[in-house]
Parts: sequence; C-alpha cells; structure tokens
Amino acid sequence: MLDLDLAPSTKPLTIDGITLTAPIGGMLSEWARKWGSRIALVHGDDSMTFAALDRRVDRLAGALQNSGLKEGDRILIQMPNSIGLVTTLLAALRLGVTPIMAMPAQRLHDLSALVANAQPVAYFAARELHGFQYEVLARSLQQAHPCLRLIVLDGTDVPEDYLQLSALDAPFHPVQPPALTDLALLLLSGGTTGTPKLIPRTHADYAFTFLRSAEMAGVDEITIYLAILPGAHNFILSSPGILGVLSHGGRVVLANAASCDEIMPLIARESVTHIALVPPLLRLWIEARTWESSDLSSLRLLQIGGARVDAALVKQAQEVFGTTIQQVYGMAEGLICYTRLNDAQHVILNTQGRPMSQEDDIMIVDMDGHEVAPGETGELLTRGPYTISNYYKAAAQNAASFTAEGYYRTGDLVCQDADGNITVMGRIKEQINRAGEKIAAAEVEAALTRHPDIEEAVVVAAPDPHLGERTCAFLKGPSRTLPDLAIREFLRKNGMEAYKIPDQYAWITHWPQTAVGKLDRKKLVALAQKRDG
Ligand code: AMP
Ligand code: DBH
Repeated sequence: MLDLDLAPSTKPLTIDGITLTAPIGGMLSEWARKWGSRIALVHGDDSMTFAALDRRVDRLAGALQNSGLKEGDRILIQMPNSIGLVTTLLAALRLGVTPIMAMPAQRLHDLSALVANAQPVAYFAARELHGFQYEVLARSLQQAHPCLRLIVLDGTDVPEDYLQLSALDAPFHPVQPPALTDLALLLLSGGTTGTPKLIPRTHADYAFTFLRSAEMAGVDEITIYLAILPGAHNFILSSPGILGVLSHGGRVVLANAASCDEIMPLIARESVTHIALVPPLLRLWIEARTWESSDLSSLRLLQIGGARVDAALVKQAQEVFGTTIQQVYGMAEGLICYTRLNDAQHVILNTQGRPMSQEDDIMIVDMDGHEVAPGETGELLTRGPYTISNYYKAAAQNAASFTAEGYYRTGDLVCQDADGNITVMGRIKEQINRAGEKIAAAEVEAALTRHPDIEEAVVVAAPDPHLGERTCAFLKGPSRTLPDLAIREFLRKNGMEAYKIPDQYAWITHWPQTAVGKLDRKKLVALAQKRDG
C-alpha cells in the first residue's frame, strides 16, 4: 500500500539511535512548534524567537525563490556571526539550495578557486567586518565568475545594484523537501593542497552530527551558547555549535569580537552557559582573568578544540573558570571525538576524547598502512555514518585522501589508550595549524615562488607559545636581500589572507635532506626554532 503521508524523500532514517524525520530546513519548523516563544538568537541588541526565526527563514526562502534560485543551485555564504548568517543558511537548506560555508577571513584567492569549482549562483556577505569592505571582494568575484548572478550584502548602506538581506522578503512556495540523504551543505577543509577542498555533507549526516554533539555537551533548553569563532567553522556550526543548541531549544548568542574586554562582559550580560574556544584564545582568556573581573559564574561548559592543547593549560582553565572542560577533536570531513562530561580528570586533561558514535570505525596505521600495536602512535583513518568518503568534485585529491576501503586519511598522528581515548600526537599532513586556522603549506609555497626574486620556497610549522604553531618560510633565490616586509606586502597584494602570510622568513642555500634524499622538513623546523631562540 502507498504511504500517502510520507513522500519517499522524507522517509525517516536512524543513525546510531537517533531517528531523523525531516531535512534540516524542516527541522527548524519542528523546533518552532516546540519552543516558539523562546529566544533562539541574540546579536547585539537584536533577538529573535524560534517562531520568528521560522517565519523569517520562510520569507527569505521565498525571496530567494523569487530571485530565480532553485533546488540544486549552490550559493556562497561568507557572513560574520549574525542573525543573517543563520537565516541565510537555513533558508537555503529549506529551499534545497546548497550553501558553501566560507570564513569571513577568506579573500579573493580562496573564494575564486571555490567559485570556479562549485559554480554558485549567488554570493552573500556582510557589508563590512573589522574594517574590511566585502563589496570590493564581491565585485572582483563577480567580474571573474559570471555564474554569480546575485550579490546580497547584509548591513546598512548597501550599494544600489546589490540586494540587501533585510529587504529580501516574499512568500515561500513550498517545494518538495530534499531527501535526508541529499547534499545539504558544502564545508571547507583546511587541506594540504593549494586550494581549499569542499566537503559535501548530507542532511542526515549533518543533523546526526549536531544532535549527537548536543548530547555530548549536555545541551538543553536552558543552554545559552556564545559563538565567537566563525559560524562557518564546523566546530561552531555543529559540535554542537549553533545548530546543536537550536535543535535542543537553547539560545545562541552571536558575536564576532574575540577581545576579552568585549566578550567577558557579554558572557555576564547574557548569562552564557556554553562556549567553544581554540587553545590560543583560551591562553589569552586565562591571562585576561588577572585583570578582567566580569561575573562568569553562569559558565557551565568550556569546549576546547581545533588544535593541540597542553594538559597544563586545560588544568589552568579549570582553575581560572571553575567550569567543566570538554576537549573536542574534530574535522569538517566528519569524525568528532569528545571527552565526556563525567570523564576522569586524567582523561579530560590528557586526551582528546573518543568518537561520538559507536558506529565510527577508526583504525590507526603505520606508514605501510598496517594497524599499529595497541597504544602505539600512527595515522588515524576513519569511516562511519557521518564521515565523507569523497570530496566534492576533486577526483585527483580523493585518491590521496581516502583508502580503497573508504576510510578518510586524517593525516593526524594519534594514539589510543585501553579505554578508547585518543591523544593527538602530531600530524603527517604538510599543514600549519596556526591558532586553529589550518594553512596548507603547498598553497603558501606556490604563492611565494610567484615573486620574481624567490626561486624555491618551503613552508613549515614551528611550535609557538602564542599561536600553537607559527608559519615559517624558507626561501632560496639569487638576491637573499628581500626584506620580510616586502614579501608580506607581495603576498597581501596577491590576495593572500592575512592569517596565511608567514610569521617568519629565512633564506637558505641548500635544502637539508633525509637519509633517502628527501627534503628534511624536520630539520627546517629545528632551524626555525633555533633562529627564534
Ligand atoms: P579540517 O579538516 O580543516 O576540518 O581540520 C581538522 C583538523 O584539525 C584535524 O584533522 C586535526 O589535525 C586538527 N584538530 C582539530 N581538533 C583538534 C584537537 N582537539 N587537537 C589536535 N588537533 C585538532
Ligand atoms: O578543527 C576542526 O575542524 C574541528 C575542531 C573541533 C571541527 O571540525 C570540529 C570540532 O567539528
């Protein structure tokens, strides 16, 4: 017999005990039915209830429909933390349009590569953030990529030929909702190659991610989550982040400043209970508490993730903030590991927790791909119900990033204790993790060698007390007199994002080599450290 109530595309699906009945855009309507009059979002003096959010997302989806966007199209979203970011994302999902989630710090170089690959039809940005004008970026992007038919800027004083987000308002003509297994959104990977890779996440796998994550972080209706790192980051969007908190009736406070004298009073004012930080920010916050005296007693959980953290820093954080700490080791490709809220102290201090699903299938392997002995260090491979098995339109990279059995090669060196807890020991990927921002060495090397006076460039990560890792560029070339400042300026002028510009420069006459004649990056790291001290 035909089931008339359920269109085939919305058949429920269960992943590891969590039953999903609607795609993400439809889930919002359920949340609005349950918690309609509660506050969902706060940004500055603005706030929005769940019911108002649901209505706003409908009107915005209607306006997007009116502008000619349709199911299967892609849009590029590069918005700071704001109500506009959340409504745009959810409106796209409701319409079956695929958002590409770019970080506010990305510039022409990255965005151009993404647009060329994914061919989005629209670009959404703020007018301005921290003094940067996105209109200029929008015009350059549009000039280079005619696929971008529509530019929408959020904020006052929007140029006439661009649409303004707040003006986008039209009745929504409901569409056949996407299937749970359909592509929902494209996230960006830090990656190790020249251009950022796009990570295709489905409604089901992403909803599972934020629903299970909300359980892991003890989120409920009285949770007040403060998002200060970019909402386009998987950690902040779904671990449990913005979506995980909304899915449990909690409130999300949106902010963009990371400076302690703005954020700490905001925590007090909004009675924030949950917050996620990267280790370098945590260090700053601990230092700030020696002079900053806002009442932070509302805090219940401090999540730390995105990069390696010292046990000593975690301990200090416990003492200074008096809250439960949760270590989070995750990746936009899927797998998320958490320390559990009731884990023993030594687990919380020294490990990055264990996978959030029993269906996560992990394997730790040596250089030859053989599983290491228990407790030994090797590369982490992972597959499971919410981990991708290919990047979006990246055939060449897929072969290198996934095994024949469908495991994602994380490039992370880890070990696992008898209880299953994972500790991240290092990385085999040629990537710099600078304060949680992932930088591909290859990309910076390619940009450096575009300078006429630089023949060869090798970029490595050196340990840094403030950044976790800093970017060091080793250069070969005839002149060797190029001042650091000139190189920085060259990179900036060529559209490189500020956080990717190397922190340290050194000229070299011979590349150090390993026993088998390969470039010895370890030696370069040692050199970078020596020059520093
Ligand atoms: P991405 O693939 O760009 O989402 O970046 C994910 C990568 O960030 C992981 O593969 C790790 O290298 C790193 N990472 C994330 N969380 C942690 C953590 N808690 N400790 C150490 N490294 C981390
Ligand atoms: O670094 C990451 O990509 C990350 C860290 C913590 C992540 O994607 C996540 C949690 O979901």
